[in-house]
Amino acid sequence: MPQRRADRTAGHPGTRLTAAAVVATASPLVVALTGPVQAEAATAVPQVIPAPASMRTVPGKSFTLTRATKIVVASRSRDAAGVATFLAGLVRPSTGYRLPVVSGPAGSPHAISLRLTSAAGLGTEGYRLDVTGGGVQIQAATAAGLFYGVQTLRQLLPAKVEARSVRPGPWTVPSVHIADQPRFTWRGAMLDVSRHFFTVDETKRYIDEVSLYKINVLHLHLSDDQGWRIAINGWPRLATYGGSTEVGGGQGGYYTQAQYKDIVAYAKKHFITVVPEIDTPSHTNAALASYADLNCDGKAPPLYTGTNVGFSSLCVDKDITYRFLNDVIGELAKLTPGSYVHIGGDEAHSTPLADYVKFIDRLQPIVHAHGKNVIGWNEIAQADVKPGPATLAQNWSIADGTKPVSNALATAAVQKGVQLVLAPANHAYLDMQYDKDSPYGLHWAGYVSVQKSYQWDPTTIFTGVTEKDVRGVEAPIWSETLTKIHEVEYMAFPRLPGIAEIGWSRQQGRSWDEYRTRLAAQGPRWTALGVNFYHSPEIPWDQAG
Ligand code: NGO
Repeated sequence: MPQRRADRTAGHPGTRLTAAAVVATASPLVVALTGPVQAEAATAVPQVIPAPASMRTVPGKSFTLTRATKIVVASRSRDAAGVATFLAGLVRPSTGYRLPVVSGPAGSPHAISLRLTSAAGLGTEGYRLDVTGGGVQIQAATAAGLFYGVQTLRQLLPAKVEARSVRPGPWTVPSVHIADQPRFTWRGAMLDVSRHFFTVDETKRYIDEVSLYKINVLHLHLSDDQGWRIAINGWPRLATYGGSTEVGGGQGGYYTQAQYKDIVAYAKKHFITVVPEIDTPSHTNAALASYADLNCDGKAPPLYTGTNVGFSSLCVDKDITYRFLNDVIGELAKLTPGSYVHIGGDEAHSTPLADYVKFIDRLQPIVHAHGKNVIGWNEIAQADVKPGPATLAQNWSIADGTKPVSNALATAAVQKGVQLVLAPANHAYLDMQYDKDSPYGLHWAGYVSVQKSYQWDPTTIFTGVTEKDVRGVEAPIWSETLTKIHEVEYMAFPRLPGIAEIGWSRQQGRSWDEYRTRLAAQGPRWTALGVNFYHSPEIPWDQAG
């Protein structure tokens, strides 16, 4: 692994914070150490993804986690104790240590202390992480911030910490001072469980994997032409019949409401909000096949197991369409603590535009009546969406990562004050093949190499779109060609961490050459975790130490 200068203060090499900037953002502890740290010699910089906003290493110093280490939280701090218990569970299989979670003062010796404090000054998701010879301190204003601090600590520990069986130590963490907070509040991963169904355990596994990179939204694509994947009490055939197959004719499947709740709760433990999508008015063949009355001609089409898009449409002029949507969204809203429901809206090629606008006009208030905000694919910007940043348009257009291009749908959204979640297909779609030899995936948006997935900036891909118009980014995985979670992993890793970094870290000073070395260090972690990642030749895996 290449050696780097110890006084490099930022996660993005090339972004060297001045001493003044460090002082401006640092805690008293960090300020106190600024002088000596800068005077010290070279050391390897920890390889953290997403890159922290500010990180300084203290050469020659480290903390070693042992059987005697305690995890310390303030008394009566249930939120901090929850994250502490998560950390204890994380390190237990590989270290073999049962680290106790105890209450005590911050900075207790030989301890990892997790502290909730509004003094951290790093927003609702930021954290401060200080590792000295005497222990580890993580401070944040919220449990989410502590959780992200724990994810960073995890990446500072040796990769073998991820192993699920006992490994020999030592469990040494280099001494660092990190002050970190995200650039965007929406850092999403989307899983298409409709084209092929993924079980609760597979979906939980994906949650585990993406949470390592501080992803905070799991967008579940729950319905499409090929399958309806959530039980709706008022309309049982949606799941039992509409969910009975998938692309290629396999048996499909669906989540019961209890299983969906279980996924939502599991995600919440990882500080991930589930955003359920019911795709409308097109991508609805599974629903149309389940209930003949939903069709304009009253005739149910057969179930569909191919991969065409844009051929189905709900019947815009029938009242039953809106009773159906009201029931579905009502049940889903009750099961979903997050504030968004995704209404799809993409590729409505068989719904005339005037009907499409009429349809979105009637659907939107239904979502609002159930207490949720609307997110839809960027086509919804053609309709009269509610102006203002509570409404989100998810842009999936092909972008030119090297220069801003104009995009009518992005412009239409921004003019209404609607914020964008950016998922440009030729950069962020993880179902695109890496190259012509990829065993899975599509390539309608081109091949998406690891470099291409990393090299784009949400605020410079479209003209007229600035930082304030962007809620965040998302990495969708569509599953036309993906049947099992290990195939999903192959497409997500190593590309997903790059999208996560675009969502979390500042743009300034970002460099592919630096990033690819940092990414290589994740390889041994994935190996230890059993993640089936693609050993892309773009990444210098053999340099990972
Ligand atoms: C498109 C389409 C999906 C496909 C996907 C495949 C959107 C928003 N609609 O993205 O139905 O599955 O491409 O890459």
